[in-house]
Amino acid sequence: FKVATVAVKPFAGQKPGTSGLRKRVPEFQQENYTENFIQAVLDGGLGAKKAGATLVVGGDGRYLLPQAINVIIKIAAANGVKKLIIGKDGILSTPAVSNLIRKRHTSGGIILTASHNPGGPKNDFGIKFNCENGGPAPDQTTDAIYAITTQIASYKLCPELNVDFGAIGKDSFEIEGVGQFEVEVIDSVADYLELMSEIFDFTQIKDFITGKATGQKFNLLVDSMHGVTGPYISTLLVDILGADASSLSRTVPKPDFGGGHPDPNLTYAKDLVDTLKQGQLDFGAAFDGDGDRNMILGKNGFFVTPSDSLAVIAANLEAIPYFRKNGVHGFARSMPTAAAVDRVAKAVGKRCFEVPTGWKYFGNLMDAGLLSLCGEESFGTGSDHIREKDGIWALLAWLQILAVKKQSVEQIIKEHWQKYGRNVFTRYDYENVDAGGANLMMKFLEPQLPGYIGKTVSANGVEFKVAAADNFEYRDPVDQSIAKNQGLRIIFEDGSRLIFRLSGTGSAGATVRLYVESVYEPSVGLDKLFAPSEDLLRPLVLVALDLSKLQQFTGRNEPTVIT
Ligand code: VG1
Ligand code: CO
Repeated sequence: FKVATVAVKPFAGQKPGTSGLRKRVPEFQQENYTENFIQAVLDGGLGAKKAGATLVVGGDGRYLLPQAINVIIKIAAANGVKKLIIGKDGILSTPAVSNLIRKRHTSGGIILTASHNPGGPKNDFGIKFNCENGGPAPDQTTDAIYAITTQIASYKLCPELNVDFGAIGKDSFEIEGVGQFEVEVIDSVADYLELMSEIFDFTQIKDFITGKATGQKFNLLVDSMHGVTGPYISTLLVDILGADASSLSRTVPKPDFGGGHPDPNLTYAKDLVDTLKQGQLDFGAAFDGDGDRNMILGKNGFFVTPSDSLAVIAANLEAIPYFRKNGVHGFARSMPTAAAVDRVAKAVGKRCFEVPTGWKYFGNLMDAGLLSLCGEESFGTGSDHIREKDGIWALLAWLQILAVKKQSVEQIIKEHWQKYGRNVFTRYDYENVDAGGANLMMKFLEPQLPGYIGKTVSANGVEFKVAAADNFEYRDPVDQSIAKNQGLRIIFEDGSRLIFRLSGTGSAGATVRLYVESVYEPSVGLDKLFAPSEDLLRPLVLVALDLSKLQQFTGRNEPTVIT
C-alpha cells in the first residue's frame, strides 16, 4: 500500500475538553477535519513512540464510528504505527479500552465517543486519546495535541488501505517505505468480563440474584440506553449471573441511541425511574453511551446520589474480593463531588484526595499507588482496576455489597447517613446557554469571592457563614503539575459548599453547572437526616442564584437538568 501526503490547513477549535474533542457530526465531516485531528493525536499523543506503536481503537457505536475508524486505520498505517487492536464492528466501551491498553501493554488507545451526549447525523461525535496507563491523556498531552492542530500543514495516509473490522481475526499489510502494519479485530466484551470475574465473586452475586442465598429472587432492571453496554450487560447479567432476560432494557447499541440522550440521570433515564417507582423491582441501574457512567436506584425509585454511592462503596470495600486482596490505598473525588467519601476516609484512616473535574486527574494518583477508589458527582465511579470510571463495575460493586449485607438499597444508605452524616447534593445544569453570558457571570462572580469570606448570607431564614471562597487550583501531588481555573467555590463554616463551573464537554454554546452541597451531621435528628433533598437544599440554592445572578446572566429561569 502506498503512502500519500495531503497538504492541509489547520481548523480552529480542535482543543480537547474535559474528555476529548467533542463536536457536532457535521463538523467532523468537513474535508480533512477528522484526518487533521487524528494526525495530531498520533504526533502529540505518542511523540517519539509513534513508529512501532500499538494502539487500541474502539467506540460506543454512535453515528460516524465506522468512518472514523477507517480514517484511523489509513493514517496510523502511513505513520508507521505497527498495530491496531480494534473491537469487532468498532465496538468497545470506554472501560474496556482502558483495560485492553493495560492488559496488552499498548502505547495507548483512541476512543470514539461523545459519552453521554446524544448521537446521530446532527448530534455529537468525539475522539479521545488515552495513554499507556489506560487513562485519558493528561493536560500536557492534550495541550501538545492541540498545539499541533493549530499548525498542521499535512497528514499522511494510505488511501487504498481498507480493512474489514466486522469479523474477529488478524490481518497484516505491507506499507510502502514503512513496513508491516497489523490489524487485530477482537471480541468486544470477553477481556472486560474476564477482568470483572477477577474483581468480584460472581458466584456470590449469582446466588443472591437467583435467590439461592436468600430464598427470594432479587428483581432488577438495567438500562443500557442503547449505548455500548448492551452486549456486555446481557452476557454478564443473564448468561453469567442468572438474572431473567426481563432485567435488561435497551441493550442494542444504536448510532443515535434510539433518539435518546444516553445520560443516566433522573431526567434522561426517567423511564427507568418511573418503572422502579411502581414498586415491583428491588434495584435499577443505567449507563451512559460509552459505559463509564452509572446511576443506581433502589426499590420504589430510591435515588442514590453518585457522591453517596462512592461513600457507601468506600465503607464496604471488604465485600469485594479485589480490595480484600490488594488492600485499600486511598480515596479521591472530584472537587464538585459532595464530600461524603471524605467522612469514610477519615473514619478508616485513609487519605482522600480532591482533584479537578475529569477522570484524567485520578490516573497519576493510581499509578503512584495512592488511590484505590474514586468518583465524581456526574455519575462516575471506579477504582484502580483500570484508569477510567466504570459503569458496570459500579453496578457489580453494589450487587456484591447487597449480596453481603442482604439489606435494601434504602436501608444501606440511611444507615450510612446515620453513621457518617449526610452530604445532601444537587447539580443544576443550564445547557447550551449563550457563551458570552456564561463567561460574564463567572467574570462577575470571581472578583467578589474574597469579599465574601467571613460574611454571613441567608435565605429562607437560614444563615450561612462563608469560611473560604476561591477559584479552585490543583497541584498534582505526584508530578506537581498545576491545573488552574477549575471552578469557583464558596465554602461555608459547616462544610456546605456552592460551586460554579463551565462544562468542558459540550459541543455548542456553554453549559453552566451549579453544584450545591449542604452538610448534615448525624446529630441533627432523623427528621432532617432523611428529609427530601430538595427541601434540605432550597436555602442554599436560593443563596447561589442570588450571589451569582445566574438567571440574569443566562436568561434562564430554570435549569435544563437537575440531578
Ligand atoms: C462532565 C462531568 C465530569 C466528567 C466528564 C466526562 O464534564 O462534569 O465529571 O468527567 O463530563 O464524562 P464537564 O466538563 O462537562 O462538566 V463522560 O461520561 O465523558 O465520560
Ligand atoms: Co461517558
